[in-house]
Amino acid sequence: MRILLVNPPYAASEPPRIPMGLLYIGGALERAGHDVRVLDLLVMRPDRDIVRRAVEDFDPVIVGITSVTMNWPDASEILKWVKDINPKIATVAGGPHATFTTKEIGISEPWVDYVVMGEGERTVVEFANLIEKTGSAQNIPGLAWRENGAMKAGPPRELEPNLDLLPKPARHLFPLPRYRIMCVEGGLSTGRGCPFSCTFCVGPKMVGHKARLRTPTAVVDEMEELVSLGFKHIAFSDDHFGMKRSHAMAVCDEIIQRGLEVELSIFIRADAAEPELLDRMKQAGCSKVLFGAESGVQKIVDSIKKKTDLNMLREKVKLAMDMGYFVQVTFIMGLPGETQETIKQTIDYALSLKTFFGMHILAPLPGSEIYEKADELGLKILTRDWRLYDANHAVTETPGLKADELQRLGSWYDEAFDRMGEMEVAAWRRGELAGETLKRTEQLRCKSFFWKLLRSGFFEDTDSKTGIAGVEDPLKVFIAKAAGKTSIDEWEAGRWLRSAIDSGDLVLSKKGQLWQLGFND
Ligand code: B12
Ligand code: SF4
Repeated sequence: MRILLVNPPYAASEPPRIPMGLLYIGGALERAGHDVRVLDLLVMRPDRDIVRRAVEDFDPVIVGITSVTMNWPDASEILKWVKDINPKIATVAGGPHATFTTKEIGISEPWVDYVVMGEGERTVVEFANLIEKTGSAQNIPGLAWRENGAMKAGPPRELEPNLDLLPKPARHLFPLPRYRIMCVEGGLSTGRGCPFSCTFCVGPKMVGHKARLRTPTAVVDEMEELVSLGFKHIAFSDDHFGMKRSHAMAVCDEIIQRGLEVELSIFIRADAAEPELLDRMKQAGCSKVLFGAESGVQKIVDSIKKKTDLNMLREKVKLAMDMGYFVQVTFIMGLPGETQETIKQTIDYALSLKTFFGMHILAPLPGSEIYEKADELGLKILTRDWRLYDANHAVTETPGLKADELQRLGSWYDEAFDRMGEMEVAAWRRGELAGETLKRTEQLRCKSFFWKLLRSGFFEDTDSKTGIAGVEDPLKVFIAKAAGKTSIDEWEAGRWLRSAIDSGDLVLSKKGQLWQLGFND
């Protein structure tokens, strides 16, 4: 049966990775014998015509979509378009947002027929098979279906105990050159689960508290596959890498033993980042570690149940830096109990770490304890406009910190961050950067250029349908057009476009009289 999976757009400045959820869902459906296509609206200009064409060409029986909270409105709108195009298509949503807002979706979004709640590989296959057989689906664990104007939920789906039995992530369904040119990391999970219960996070509610770990050989086989697909930079997408120390060490050992040359980034809890593990990760190719501190005020860290000691975190940051890691620490402003004073203390703490840090604004995610117990925690949720839940907008306030002040502090941080970035870019243009800083700056510039270009629809506008004719130097024309679309000068636009052509992901070709710049897919 024909099933179209849609990756919706989202409005973040940071370029995206291919979503692991859709990769696994695609793999599960293909393994069950279905004919699956992916419409990846994340890496193109998402418009109704593209959706219409994809639906009319493929004529799917089911259209499924993934999302997080901030892009749920886009995801929902796309399903509405699908229903307008062909009301017979069964629409299904999955992912953490739909999982925890099923009831609301039932009431206000009648174009969504089904929701797959939580881990979806088994549920989606049973769902698709039943749709194929009977035309509708009910009473499946993990599935919510529309009945009398509301969503009715089946019993919860048991988590897959053995992750090695899951299908392979179906990367071949995605437009890989579009991700490769952005130099984004290939994502990969070594396991699922997290024993903690941080109040702002829904991770363990999706994947459970118990460690479910893939065998290291399977993990490294997948890494080899990612490398062969052109992703030499890999990021582990685990909820809690290092949850079981012996497993994390074994994964590193397997990479080292195979001599696999990769650059790894790993998000890790400070308590798991023991010297031996950091050392082994380094040997395995890990160059970047990220820690979530969340706040620089111990009382707040304790109140969100993060169970991290800020002094220990400081030691781990220093240790990792001394070992040569690029270290990044993330914070959330606006947590329960936040005041101007606690934010000042957090910024002081962050600066004292003497490394890179990111400051986000709290988005109280549906399903999280912070969302469900907001009143009890003294947190006022001001809007449920999910588009604003992007960690850049103040959507809450505390008795000690009004939303406009939180927004002002967030914007102040963003401006300072942009200013630092501009200084680094100026130094780069003057040829003053070297080593890791040079490499990082170039990667960031290249990522940001292609991320803007892809979203502007540049490649849809200049592909085989249009092309350009009657010019002596077509590349020069494309460079000028790309520079115009991205507000990046022609020197730089030319540099990134040429390097993508050199790597083979972009192709400048001539059809008849028309020069085209398109992807090699
Ligand atoms: C790794 C990770 C990242 C990585 C990679 C994300 C990616 N695109 O792969 C990075 C660092 C880039 C990242 C970024 C962000 N993340 Co993140 N991330 C995670 C983490 C730890 C694991 C995600 C993962 O790979 N899971 C494994 C896959 C297989 O699971 P899954 O995505 O849930 O998919 C399964 C089901 O949901 C379902 N399903 C999903 N989609 C669909 C679609 C259909 C049709 C069906 C049937 C089923 C289905 O089946 C899938 C297979 O079991 C989760 C925590 C967690 N456990 O959920 C947070 C999490 C998903 N992230 C979160 C957030 C908020 C973000 C950001 C918005 C942060 C920000 N402000 O920038 C961005 C958004 C990026 C994006 N568009 O996804 C939240 C989302 C909660 C929410 N309601 O929005 C989570 C849950 C953490 C939290 N704070 O609670 N993230
Ligand atoms: S934030 Fe990290 S440690 Fe806390 S519950 Fe989520 S995945 Fe676990």
